[in-house]
Amino acid sequence: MNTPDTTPFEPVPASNPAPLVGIIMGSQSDWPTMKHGADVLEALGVPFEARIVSAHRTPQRLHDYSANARGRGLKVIVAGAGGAAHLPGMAAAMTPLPVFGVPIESHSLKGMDSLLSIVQMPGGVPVGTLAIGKPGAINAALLAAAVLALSDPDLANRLDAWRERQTAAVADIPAEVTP
Ligand code: RP5
Repeated sequence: MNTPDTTPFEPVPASNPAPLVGIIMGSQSDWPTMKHGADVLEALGVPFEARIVSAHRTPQRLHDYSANARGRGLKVIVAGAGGAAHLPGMAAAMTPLPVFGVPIESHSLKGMDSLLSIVQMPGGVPVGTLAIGKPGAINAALLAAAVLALSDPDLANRLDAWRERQTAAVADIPAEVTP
């Protein structure tokens, strides 16, 4: 069997500091989306971990992960799920940490099911809900970094530099495109 290059199990080398952001997702199939967020955290030098934690298939793992997240030193959770996407809300119910939810683009309903499942939390248990798919994963990671940057001036500088590079990369004039 070929080893997929999308495994979420080892993005943080053992020599890295303890993870501050926990990226969780309902399935291996979510990793190609969530990896975009992981890449942003890596670029910003934010230590993170990535785990598969399914609200439906591994409820005990979800409980253990969420209940222990703060005690393990995590500061923010980024949770991606698709379809009947209970993961972010259930995680938020069991941890006081900020939870950012990423609706995964589902096959049948293009992620509208994921979006509505994640965004419609009843008042009292917040999940910060991002856009469907890749932009949501990227922005969840940026928000997680922004939260951490409030108490980490070096990270705040790296985040500023990241945004400046993004601004500098936008051309004034559109390039010719071949139709
Ligand atoms: C959700 O079901 C996962 O978050 C995933 O987006 C979706 C489909 O999972 P797989 O059937 O691909 O494992 O729990």
